[in-house]
Amino acid sequence: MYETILYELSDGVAVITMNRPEKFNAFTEKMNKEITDALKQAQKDPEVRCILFTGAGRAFNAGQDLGDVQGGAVDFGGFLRNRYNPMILQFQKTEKPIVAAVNGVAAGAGMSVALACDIRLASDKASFVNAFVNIGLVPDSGGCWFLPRIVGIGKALELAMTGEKVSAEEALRIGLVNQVYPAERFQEEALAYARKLAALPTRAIGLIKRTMSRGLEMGLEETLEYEAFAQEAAGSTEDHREGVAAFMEKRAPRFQGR
Ligand code: T3D
Repeated sequence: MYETILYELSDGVAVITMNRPEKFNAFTEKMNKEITDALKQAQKDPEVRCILFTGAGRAFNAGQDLGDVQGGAVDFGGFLRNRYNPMILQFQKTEKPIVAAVNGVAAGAGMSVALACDIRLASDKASFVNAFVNIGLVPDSGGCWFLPRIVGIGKALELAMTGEKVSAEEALRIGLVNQVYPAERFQEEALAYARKLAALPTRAIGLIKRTMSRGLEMGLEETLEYEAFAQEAAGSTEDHREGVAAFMEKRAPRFQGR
């Protein structure tokens, strides 16, 4: 169904794999649109309770395919507004956990996409390059929004201004990634992590994502009010009832994502 990505669903996890390994999975217009569409599909499908986002081959993603933009006559504003911005917004709008399994280098908009995911797992062979400055550009695809929020403004400015490569080990140290696993067992560890998330109360997780994201933009009073609204929604789910019942009965909960 898709040409540039793979989409597979098993055990509640939708695995989206960017699949242009010979080009380090660099973005084309088709790939931007297929990713946006796949995220919408995962959002709609009640079977999907976690999304695992990864790259085929040696790289996670090397950003825009520079072969498509060489020559300089690019309408950058239109390019971003039509292709990249809707894709990045779809990561935020998807009220299910999205885990980036960063299997290799994540550069330029490829790094921004990893930042737009909720949790980042890295292979010990992975690396991050805020490559925009290296070609005279500014971080885009949410890079200027996510990066300072994840690592703090001082580190974000350093990474964006120097365009230097950050190893997986350093990424863990500065909070850019949540976990690092050896490359030999990376895919299975990432899948196991995603399966664990898929077994949790999906609607509460969606509400956590939305509330925390809005909280970054709001004051305490507004956030308290939004928490009350979110808690009303979470408190009316079957999973909440199951969680309390399981606690009282001293057994493990069986959440259904409803
Ligand atoms: O118009 C616009 O540009 C607006 C949109 C902006 C969004 C952006 O993402 S801007 C940033 C674009 N990305 C980059 O500038 C990154 C360019 N790539 C690199 O800096 C390096 O390739 C990497 C750091 C990603 C990896 O380095 P390394 O040494 O591990 O690998 P390599 O040898 O450089 O690359 C391997 C192959 O992938 C190579 O192909 P070949 O020679 O084996 O046939 C290389 O050309 C290809 N490749 C890597 N990045 C891209 C790419 N091909 C097309 N586009 C790429 N971005």
